Amino acid sequence: MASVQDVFNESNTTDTKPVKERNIEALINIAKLCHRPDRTYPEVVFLLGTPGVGKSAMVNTIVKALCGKYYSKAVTGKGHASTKTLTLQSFVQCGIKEYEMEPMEKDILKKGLSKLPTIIDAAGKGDVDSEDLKEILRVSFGGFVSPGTSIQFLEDLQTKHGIGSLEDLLECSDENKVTKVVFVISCKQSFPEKLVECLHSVLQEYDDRSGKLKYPVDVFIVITKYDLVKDQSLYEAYSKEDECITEECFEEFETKVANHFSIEGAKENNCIRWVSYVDGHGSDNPHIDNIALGFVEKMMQPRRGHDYGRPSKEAAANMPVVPMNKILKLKAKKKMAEMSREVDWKCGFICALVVVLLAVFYKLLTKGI
Ligand SMILES: Nc1nc2c(ncn2[C@@H]2O[C@H](COP(=O)(O)OP(=O)(O)OP(=O)(O)O)[C@@H](O)[C@H]2O)c(=O)[nH]1
Ligand SMILES: [Mg+2]
Repeated sequence: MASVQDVFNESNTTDTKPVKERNIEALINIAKLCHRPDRTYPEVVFLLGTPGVGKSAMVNTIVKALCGKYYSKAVTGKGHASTKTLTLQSFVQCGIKEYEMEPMEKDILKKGLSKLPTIIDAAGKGDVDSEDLKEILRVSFGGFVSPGTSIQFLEDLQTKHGIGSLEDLLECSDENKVTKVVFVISCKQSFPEKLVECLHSVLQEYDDRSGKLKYPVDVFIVITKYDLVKDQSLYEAYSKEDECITEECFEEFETKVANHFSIEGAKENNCIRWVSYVDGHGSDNPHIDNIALGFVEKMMQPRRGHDYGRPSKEAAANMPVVPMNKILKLKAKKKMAEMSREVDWKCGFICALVVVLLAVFYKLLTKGI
């Protein structure tokens, strides 16, 4: 079994040196990030995407890169429209167990295993922007859905109790709150505009009183199946000629994705070109591991541009909310304004009526004379 030193020695004699070394550095960085003092709970990473884009294959690839060995933990499909994954399947500590790890990976990561992110592999929904899906996203992001919950169960609750009832029926837990949303898109499928719209509208929602976003998450985009881009030799993909797309097509697709997510300037950081271990690939490719390790590192970074960590109870109590007396004062002011408008309108109407009546009387009187 290879140790860290063996890999460094071996890599001096092979032309894969940089990527293998970079992978070890990435593992070491991940181990360091496990001990970030500003996090109480591990990150919760939610994979969202239409069926067959490769979310489950991503999970298996992350497991391989962290363990050093491939395990098929998430059920993958054949890329058909009907979903293979039927639950909001949670992979606590990225789905890896200490006893499954190869010695080198274990050496580096074992002290921080419990702090690795939880990955939620959601059943792929179609390209839809519906109220029921929005509600499922809300309760998932808000920490109301416990690991392993079936999507069908949530949909049945919606049918029975109505859309909008889930938050009242389910328990919220800080541990389950989503911190990173990863929108997974395949470069071989059409762009899911409605699903993107659905995600955007949920993420834009804010709390009426504090004005803060309800779901303060970082959003990343993963474009899968990059190995199907013509002439990619790094990933040892054995795809048929007719399955491939050209580099130009891929870049066009990537730009479209960046435009939709308004990240044109930050493509490097937020948009990831992904390749998974799937049938037809070798079972050990440091370039594929490199993508997955880089991804895990990103998922463990503090949220950019925001104070991080869930607020403590005291901090939450001090959050700048609009005080209740101000809300009541504002409501009272509005009511007064409404009433005075109503009074003005009524007075005007009565005066007009009196004038008309007087005119009619006058007419009648003058006729009689
Ligand atoms: N060539 C290639 N094929 C991939 C890649 N990732 C996934 N696939 C294939 O795409 C198909 C669907 O993959 P899944 O991981 O089951 O997709 P999913 O998004 O989990 O699908 P649902 O669970 O149905 O929502 C499988 O046949 C995978 O082998 C990749 O990076 N390259
Ligand atoms: Mg799946």
